[in-house]
Amino acid sequence: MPTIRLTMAQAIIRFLQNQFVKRDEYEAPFFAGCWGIFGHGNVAGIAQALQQTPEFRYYQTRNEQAMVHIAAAYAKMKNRLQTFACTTSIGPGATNMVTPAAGATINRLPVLLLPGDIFARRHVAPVLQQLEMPYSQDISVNDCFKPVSRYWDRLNRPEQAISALPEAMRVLTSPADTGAVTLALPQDVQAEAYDYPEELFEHRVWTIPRPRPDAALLSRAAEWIRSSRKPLIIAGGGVIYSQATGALREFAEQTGIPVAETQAGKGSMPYDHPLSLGAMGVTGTPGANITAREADLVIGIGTRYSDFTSASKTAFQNAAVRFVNVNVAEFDAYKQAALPLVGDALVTLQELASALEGYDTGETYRARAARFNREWDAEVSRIYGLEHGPPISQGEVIGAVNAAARPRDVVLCAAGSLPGDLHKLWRTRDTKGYHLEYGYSCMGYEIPGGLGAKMADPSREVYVMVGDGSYLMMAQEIVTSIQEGYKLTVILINNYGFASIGGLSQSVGSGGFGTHYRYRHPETGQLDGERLPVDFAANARSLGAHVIEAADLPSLVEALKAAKGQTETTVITIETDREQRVPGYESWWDVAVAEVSEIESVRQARSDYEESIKKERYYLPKFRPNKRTYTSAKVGLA
Ligand SMILES: Cc1ncc(C[n+]2csc(CCOP(=O)(O)OP(=O)(O)O)c2C)c(N)n1
Ligand SMILES: [Mg+2]
Repeated sequence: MPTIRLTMAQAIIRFLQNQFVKRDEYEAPFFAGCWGIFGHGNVAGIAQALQQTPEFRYYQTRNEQAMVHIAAAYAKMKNRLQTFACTTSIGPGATNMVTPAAGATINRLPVLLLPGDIFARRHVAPVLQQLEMPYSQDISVNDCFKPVSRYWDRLNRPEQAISALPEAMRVLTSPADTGAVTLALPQDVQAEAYDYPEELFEHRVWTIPRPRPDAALLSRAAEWIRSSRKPLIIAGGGVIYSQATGALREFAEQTGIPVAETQAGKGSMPYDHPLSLGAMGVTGTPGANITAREADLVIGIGTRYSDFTSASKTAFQNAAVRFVNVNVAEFDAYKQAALPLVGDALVTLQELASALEGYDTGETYRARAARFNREWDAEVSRIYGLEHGPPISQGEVIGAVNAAARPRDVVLCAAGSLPGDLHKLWRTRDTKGYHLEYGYSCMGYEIPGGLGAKMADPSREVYVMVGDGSYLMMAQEIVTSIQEGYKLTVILINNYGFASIGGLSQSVGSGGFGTHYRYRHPETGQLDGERLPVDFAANARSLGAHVIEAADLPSLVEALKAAKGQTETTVITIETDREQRVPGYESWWDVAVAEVSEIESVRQARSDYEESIKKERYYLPKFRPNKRTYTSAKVGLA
């Protein structure tokens, strides 16, 4: 067997370069390059290998957390068909990736993490930044990646790469299992040479499958749908990743079943489609939530049923409600005690469509959905046109950005009060036009995520909407966007702190404690002094961004217009009134309230809570034996 002598790091990079994926007509390299920050844990290993392989592009970042957000956002924008590798030193550089690894795994997005690790040889331990444990030498901080990775390995010998790398690829390209994959790379082993089989580095194409569901379950599902009088589709991220949005629209049009969207699924339907009910759940529209409450059958497609979707298991109140779940991941398909159609969204929808030939929910049901759609659009217009303040309302800011964005442009966000408002209010006109990281809702994802999305599709403007709190957590990738020449338009909403949690705190009786950006007051000893004067414009300018300060709606509209003419990252700052909120519609979220307290408002909130929680339901299997099948099976046995 011909071999080639390489360091393990060189072998890893050479392998990654040669991995391709294929789905339908699409075929391309799986890795777009490697992000990294170097230290003693990778400088002579992966860094050296990258240096001698310029075709596998190295990208520099400011923070290891950010680079994994960039990779995850890139993968999300690419429908999981391409991503990046991410290399770090050992110790803090490595553990900075734990948070975004969890984010990628929760959001089912592929990212390959290559943290440096302590010496496998051990002789020189403890090396700088090594965590020592009296009970074992076989442990390092990289063990922290185990619960947040879908595949985890530590390569203590160079030949272990030969078996680990294909496993990493299997998981990364699996539509059901994908997430963060961690290969911990001891510093000394990275630099160690080995005679690798040349075959390891051959061009390899991983076909991303479109598995079909079990035929018997599919016909059972079709029966359930045919017998249903009030069905509802919930479209999750899986619809978009599978590129099944066209099939979904056709299915909805054929059957007359209306569609509600989760955060990851928003964009599955155009916002103005008469069968589009818009956002589902806690941050949902009245149309989606009323339809869900009454539904006798819920068809969940590519959804994880997070509590924001299920309204903490209060969304579906029809006593007879049943679920059919279409999901490529068996784990998700079985949720809500559903009839599981374990399969790809696109092909399963096509098969269901033929099984449902002739079925229609009827004119009245269709017309009702269309009315919900129109009424909701009028409510969006009302909120966009509030003419509040100044400071203006956040809803007006969203309206201005939506009006400025072209249909294919992208709005991107992750945490704070914006995700809920965007879920409700953003008029999505393109499948990839709405990018929310709301699986982990990780403050700080916004700017690096924006960069990842922009890199994945530079033909679109990316509008990053970010709160002042999230901005202060992670703004530094503005520098990277300037370095790489990818333009972002960042709309920085200053409402002096954590408005979302402030509102939540009020709703649990705690009056917004700890959520304002204020000086410590010398008399009260609390953080209720004057407002902290943070100069966001100067801050963004110092990182290299072009900055426009807007003060009211007309100047915001002007700023958005001016930003279009800019070629470099542009930050628009705008102050909003944190108390002018977009309300909730027909929904509830379970946030447990203190059962005992000395504060009257908390006691009141608790008694309201005890009322609301009564609506939470368990969904238990409704698989009563079908008599006919049961009897014939018996006959068959006899
Ligand atoms: C990393 C991280 N820490 C804490 C939280 C909890 N949290 C959710 S929203 C939020 C406040 C966000 O503030 P800001 O970005 O200003 O948005 P606003 O709430 O004002 O809309 C916090 C602390 C989180 N989601 N992520
Ligand atoms: Mg804020």
